[in-house]
Amino acid sequence: MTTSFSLPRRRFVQGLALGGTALGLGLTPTQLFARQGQTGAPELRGNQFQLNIGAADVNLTGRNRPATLVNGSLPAPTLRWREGETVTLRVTNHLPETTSIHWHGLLLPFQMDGVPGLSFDGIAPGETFTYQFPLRQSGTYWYHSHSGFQEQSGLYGGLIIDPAEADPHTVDRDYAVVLSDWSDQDPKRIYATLKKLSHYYNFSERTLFDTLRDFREKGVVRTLKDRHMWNRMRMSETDLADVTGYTYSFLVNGHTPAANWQARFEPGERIKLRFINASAMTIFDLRIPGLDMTVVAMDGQPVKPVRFHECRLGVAETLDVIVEPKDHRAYTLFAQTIDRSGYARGTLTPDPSLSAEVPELDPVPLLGHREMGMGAMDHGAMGHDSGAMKTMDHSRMNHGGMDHGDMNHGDMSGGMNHGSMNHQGMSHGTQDGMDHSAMGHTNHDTNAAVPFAVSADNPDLPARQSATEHADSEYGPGVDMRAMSPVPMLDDPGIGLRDRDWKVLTYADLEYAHGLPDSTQPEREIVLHLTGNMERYMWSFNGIPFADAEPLELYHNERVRLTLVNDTMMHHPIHLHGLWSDLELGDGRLLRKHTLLVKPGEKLSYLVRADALGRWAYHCHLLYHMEAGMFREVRVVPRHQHHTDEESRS
Ligand SMILES: [Cu+2]
Repeated sequence: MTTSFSLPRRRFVQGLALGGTALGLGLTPTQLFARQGQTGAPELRGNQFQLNIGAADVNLTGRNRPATLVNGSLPAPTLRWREGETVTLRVTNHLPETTSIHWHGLLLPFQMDGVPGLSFDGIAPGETFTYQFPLRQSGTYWYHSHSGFQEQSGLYGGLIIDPAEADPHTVDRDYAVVLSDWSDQDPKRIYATLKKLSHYYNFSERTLFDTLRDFREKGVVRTLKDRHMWNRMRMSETDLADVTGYTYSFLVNGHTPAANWQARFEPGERIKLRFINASAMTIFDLRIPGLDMTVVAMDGQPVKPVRFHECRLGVAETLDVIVEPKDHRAYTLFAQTIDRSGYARGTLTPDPSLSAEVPELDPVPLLGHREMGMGAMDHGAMGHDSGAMKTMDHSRMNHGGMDHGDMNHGDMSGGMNHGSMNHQGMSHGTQDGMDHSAMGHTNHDTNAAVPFAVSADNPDLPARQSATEHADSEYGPGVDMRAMSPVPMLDDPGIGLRDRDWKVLTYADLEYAHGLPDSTQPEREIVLHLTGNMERYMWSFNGIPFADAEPLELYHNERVRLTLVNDTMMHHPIHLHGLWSDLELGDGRLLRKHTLLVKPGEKLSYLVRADALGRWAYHCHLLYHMEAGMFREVRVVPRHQHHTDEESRS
């Protein structure tokens, strides 16, 4: 299907844009849009498009609920482009509120990036904004609203850019598989509920039955101590997702599990599946029972092929896999949520009358010490054995042992069996004798150390001795925990996937397909801690929410290392607009991405070439975390402009 501008449509749109003629007839923008939306994403090919954003009802759960749609469909149409062409998209807003479209993962002039307040003013009701940019890349990406909660209510779609040259992986069939989360609740209400009662949607909190089982398995004393610890931290050990299957239905291309989206194949064919996690809040664990998958790209960028069986896909990540089913049978595309509160499901089948078994949801995984940022510590091995103690990196304990907000160390040593650790002995004085040089660079040991950004540049970027040191700003009301011992976890399949007897894909398995995407060494390092207060539902970088933060300045064309330390017990998919994030895998290897899923207690680093001037968004891609403050502006400025600013400030 190809879109083209038909003349009447053009006039109609102009009429709206040039003074709201239609509004003069007493019609609201909403009324000009179809009342009933369609589910399922049509594909639109070409380089010129008219996209109409409007509100309409969809029926996913048995009742009509309002949704935000593009051209009347949920998801929005899958757009198919070709590398090297210039695309023009006229986007008309039929909503009663401002809207926007952000092209996720694309390299483009920042004015075309679609973030209201940074790229442009947004698209006002009744107005048309024209996006136009050349396509400098190929692969699987997606697009979504960057205004309010419109993404949650349906404004997202797949984006496929075919390579200018022949694709090295020829296939017989090619499907976009857009995963998402849908709620019949108004997203504004979901957010308000989280602000009031952050555990509202978490129904996995442990029951009396679990307690009795733990008494049996762990013993009464240890159970009560563990429980006491979690209570003191005002957290739940099953807190893997803020918003869950209690309110969400999980969709494959706009289809609920019952509606069962189907893709056809003939046995012996090679099929490309382009998984796109277009959820607002949901991290999925993907597998196709009975079928091996071979990954060929992640986040649109080619990787060296790796065969695997299951993969965790963070919000906003994309994964291209090739499957080769040989048998005349159906296969289930199974994507259970990280908290096991539900699943998205589709079917790959040679015959529409066939379907395959849908696996049971796994048991709810429990957060452990690793998720608490104590990854390097093996509590069992600690005991009183001084040999084991020496293997721990005491230098990371520079804030007096575990620091979880209002917990005192007495409670920690009791609750976490740290009785054998002498916290007094770990005073700052003792640390001075320790080797600080070993800190902070463990996951990029083959790269030269670079200076940390200093606070002179930006009060938001504190000088640190190490990546794991906490800044003063991380001790405010917006932060209720800090990881003591964050570690690299690139080869860790992650919570709930560690005991699989099949291959779980990790970042450590992946590598950019064509050597190094950029071999330049970084000039400096910026450390950002991912921080939050779960109870108050406040999220931030370095304890500073967006509202209070200075932009993060990068100099044009500099290569910079960004190191992230996740001080929270949640996963955060961190996305930098407009610039590649080259994840450092160790041994100098890089994985080129646009969104990085950072595990609880994890420390990772990536290299960014600031080769696009302008104002870019940098944020957690969990929609409600972004709204709650885990967002920064990244400003790429010419070097001289930066110095001028400095002078005028002093
Ligand atoms: Cu987040």
